[in-house]
Amino acid sequence: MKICVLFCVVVALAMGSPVPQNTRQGSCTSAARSLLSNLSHIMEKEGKMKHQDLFAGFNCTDLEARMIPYTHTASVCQPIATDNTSCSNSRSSSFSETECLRNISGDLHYYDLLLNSYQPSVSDLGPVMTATKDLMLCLKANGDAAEGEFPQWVVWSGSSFDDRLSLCKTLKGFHVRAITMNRALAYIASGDHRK
Ligand SMILES: *[C@@H]1O[C@H](CO)[C@@H](O)[C@H](O)[C@H]1NC(C)=O
Ligand SMILES: *[C@@H]1O[C@H](CO)[C@@H](O)[C@H](O)[C@H]1NC(C)=O
Ligand SMILES: *[C@@H]1O[C@H](CO)[C@@H](O)[C@H](O)[C@H]1NC(C)=O
Ligand SMILES: CC(=O)N[C@H]1CO[C@H](CO)[C@@H](O)[C@@H]1O
Repeated sequence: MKICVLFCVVVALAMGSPVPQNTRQGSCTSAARSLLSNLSHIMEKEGKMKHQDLFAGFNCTDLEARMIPYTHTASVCQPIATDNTSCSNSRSSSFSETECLRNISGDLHYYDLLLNSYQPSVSDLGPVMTATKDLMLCLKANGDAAEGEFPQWVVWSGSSFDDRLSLCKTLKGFHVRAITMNRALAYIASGDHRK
């Protein structure tokens, strides 16, 4: 019920503003697309053995993606199945736009901290870091900043080789998460969860 109250307030605010409802998340869907495209770009460097390459000396493609253990984006942002439309007047209550956007915001908070704390800082990461910040600010401007506790997520060990391995796995996880973010923001912008 608490979720519904929050949700209804968000909808009411969106409806009451002079801005058309669908453009509320409009700018964030394009920020999310930029983030994904910049992540995809950096992941193309996988396995290339160039001087000073991020992933030199190992095959990033073979490594497992590492996901943030503290957010619930994958489950919270799961769109409601649309193939079972009959007799479901409770459909909109099973997807919380607010919870989904806050979890996305929480993810961005983690990746922002993490990429900023990577030593040595690498110019290759610049566009991804900027795109991360842009999307975070866009969500925040819409009132969807993450709240609550942020447990520490430690991935750096201080050893250059291990940290590059970690960076590879973490960026792969970020890439997976960015795909989920794009789907969720497009779903929210479409307004399907309110029908
Ligand atoms: C890395 O691994 C993938 C899949 O195992 C393989 O297709 C690719 O050729 C490898 N790249 C390098 C540079 O070894
Ligand atoms: C649709 O809902 C019915 C009844 O709850 C269920 O048996 C069926 O498996 C659902 N179908 C899909 C495609 O989810
Ligand atoms: C993510 O979603 C969960 C489950 O709905 C919620 O408890 C949690 O507060 C959300 N996380 C953030 C950072 O808002
Ligand atoms: C911050 C940044 O560099 N963003 C870039 C991400 O990718 C898009 C398209 O690929 C570029 O237009 C952005 O400039």
